[in-house]
This record gives sequence, C-alpha cells and structure tokens, in this order.
Amino acid sequence: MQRRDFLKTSVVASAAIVGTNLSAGVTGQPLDGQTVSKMAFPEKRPLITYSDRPPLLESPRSTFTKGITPNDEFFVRWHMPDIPTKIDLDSYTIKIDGLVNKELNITLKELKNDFEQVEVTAVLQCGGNSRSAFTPIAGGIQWGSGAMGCAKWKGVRLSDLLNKAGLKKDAHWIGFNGKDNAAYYATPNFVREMELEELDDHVIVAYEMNGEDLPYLNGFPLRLVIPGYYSDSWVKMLSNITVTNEYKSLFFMDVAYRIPDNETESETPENRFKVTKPITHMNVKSIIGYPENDMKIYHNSHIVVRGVAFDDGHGIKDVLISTDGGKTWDDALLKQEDGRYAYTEFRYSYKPTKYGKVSIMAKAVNRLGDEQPLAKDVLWNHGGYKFNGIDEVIVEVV
Ligand SMILES: Nc1nc2c(c(=O)[nH]1)N[C@H]1C(S)=C(S)[C@@H](COP(=O)(O)O)O[C@H]1N2
Ligand SMILES: [Mo]
Repeated sequence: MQRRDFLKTSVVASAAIVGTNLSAGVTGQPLDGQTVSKMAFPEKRPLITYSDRPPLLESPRSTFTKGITPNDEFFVRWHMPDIPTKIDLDSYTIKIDGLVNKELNITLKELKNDFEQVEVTAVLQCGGNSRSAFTPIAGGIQWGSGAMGCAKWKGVRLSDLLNKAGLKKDAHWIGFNGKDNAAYYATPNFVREMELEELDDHVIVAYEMNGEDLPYLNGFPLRLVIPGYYSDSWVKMLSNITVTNEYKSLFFMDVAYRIPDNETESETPENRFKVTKPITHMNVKSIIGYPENDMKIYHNSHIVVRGVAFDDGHGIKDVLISTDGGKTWDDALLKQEDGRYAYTEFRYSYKPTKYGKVSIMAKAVNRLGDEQPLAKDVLWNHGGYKFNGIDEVIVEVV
C-alpha cells in the first residue's frame, strides 16, 4: 500500500462519539471511574475520550497490568485539530536543514535502508498525566493516569541523521516540527526545540511501534523517541529538523510544558513563580493496573495486585505495596526484561483477611533512592505537570 487514507470512514465515526465536539482542556474527570467511549478511532479500541478534534484518548487503568502497551490501547494526544489524513509514502520526506553542511531530504525508504536500524523499549508519558489529582485544579486536560504507555520503538538514531548532514561549528539548538497544522493562522505549529547536547544516542526517529508501522494517531509514519523524557518533545509525523545557533522561542517551548524553575518546582495559585523551565526527565512513578477502584473481592481469596513502574532510565529498584493505609510496606515481585527505559512490571500476592473497604497502595523507588511521595504531599504547579503521588485503589472485600 503506497498511500494511507485514514479518516475516510472514521471522521463520521468519530463525530458520533461525543455528539458535540469538546474542546481541549475543558473536560474534568476524576482519577477513576472514567468510562471508555462506545466508538473507536482508526486502529484503536474504544478508549476514554476527552475530545475528538483533536483526538484526546486515554487508556483505562486495566491497560497497566501489561509491561508493553498494545498499539490499539495506547493513549493519544494532539494539540492541533488539523492532522493530515493522507500520507503518500513515496513522497514523504524528512528534511534536515539549518546549520548543516548538506541539507537533506530523506525518504522513508532511504531512512530504512541507508541507516543502522535500532530498537529501544521506552515509556511515553505526557507531562500532564494524572493532572486531575492536583487540587486546586490545574489547567489542561484532566487526565487520569492513563496518558502513558510503553512500547518497543524501532527506527534510526537521530545522531546518525545529523552526522550525515554534518553539523556546522556553531550549531547549538535543534527544532522538530510535525505535519499537523493549527486550524487558525494565529496559532503556531507544534514545534519543539532542544539543546543539541541534551540529545544522546538513545534518541531515535522511529517508524515502528511494537513490530508494526506506527499507528496513524501515534505519529505515522515517523516520530521522535526520547527515552526518559516526557513525551511533549516526542514530535509525531516528524517532517522537519532544523539546526540553529540560537533559541528561536517557538510557542510551545515558551508557554506550555513548563514548570517553576525553583528547587521544589512548585508554586501556589496566589503566588505564581515567574521563572519557568521546560519539563524534561520523568520522575519515579507507579500505577496499579489490577485491581481497580470499587471492585469487589472475596474475603480470604488470593488476589494478585499488578501494575507498572518506571522513571527516567535510572531503573526501578523496588515497588512497595501497602494494604493498611501506608502503615506497613511489603516488597512486590519485579519483572525487568526490556531495559532501563521500559516499564518494570510488579506483582504482589494478597489475601484479604478483613471485610469492607480496603486501600491498596503502590510506591516505586528507583536506583537513586528517589521514591514517590504521598499523593497529598505532591507540590502544586499551575500546569499540573509531573504528578507522581503514590497510587491507591480502594476495593471492597465481601
Ligand atoms: N506533531 C505533534 N507531535 C506531538 C504532539 C502534537 O500535538 N503534535 N503532542 C505531543 C504530546 S504533548 C504528547 S503527550 C505526545 C502524545 O503521543 P501519543 O499521541 O503517541 O500518545 O505527542 C507529542 N508529540
Ligand atoms: Mo503531552
């Protein structure tokens, strides 16, 4: 197939999902109890749907029992309503220009044939994941904890592409742009800028996700993968890489995905901190995939608490489980097979011996000794970024 035509059938289907179009950023959802939509987007199963234009889809809690997130369960986030729905695979190129010795236009075929193919398993998490846990409410989509996933990404090293183009001496910044467009002229495109020295050999331009072409909504045919970093910089439908010597101050780097640039990265609604910095490395976090809130489980039965933990690549050392409201903590069993940027799966055998509501909490600790704070102790920032409070589900023992 030389051409991918995605939304022919699905525009109609997606319009029917919510009836009216929600606009991004106005929907409030509690951390749990969200229901998945009845309709599905192309290549996706029904997911929690905040908006259909642009598509904003969240994975339900049950997704996080698996170390690898299946493509059709993977969350989706776009900022611009205007996403190309047709991609011509023969003419699609990625352009590398700016402060390079040789400007390049690389076709998909060249990308796959002329460069070494590499693979990395890495967690993709929106910086606003779990935002709905902040009080008072922080601006933005009120995600539960399903704006994350972990996949095997295959592609080529960004550094190999840059070496082929050849960087000029004063090259310092690098900008990434995707094919999506703003609906209104005044809104700038989704562009990310990063300092060249931040980008190491693990950064890839990926065309495969879990052994298949990238799903359209996850950035087909190419996306940037920056293991350990929040995913706002994992530009999808990547079409332009521009090398510069100075920071161009493009919209998204300047206002969105930034946190207070102070020691605790926090502020209060009354006293906003003026100096900000972009979010980059992910902090340590874990999410329980099973059981879910409000599930009924039998007294004296044997249940296995399951979930996933991750950080920015230092690696998970322990996941601790508490079934007594945080008084005592017990080690969960860990499964770590896919490298330091992947999910660590955890499981914990639990036999409920008391009736009524029981809290199950999970706390991850990484190899640096960083551990998740209690949810109530997570400090506030106005964008609602980097929430990593200890996860808790409440079940009923009957
Ligand atoms: N081209 C483009 N790339 C993008 C975005 C976007 O709006 N346009 N959003 C970013 C943000 S904020 C997130 S959280 C991730 C979401 O990736 P996913 O949709 O594959 O889950 O894509 C990133 N890359
Ligand atoms: Mo995001």
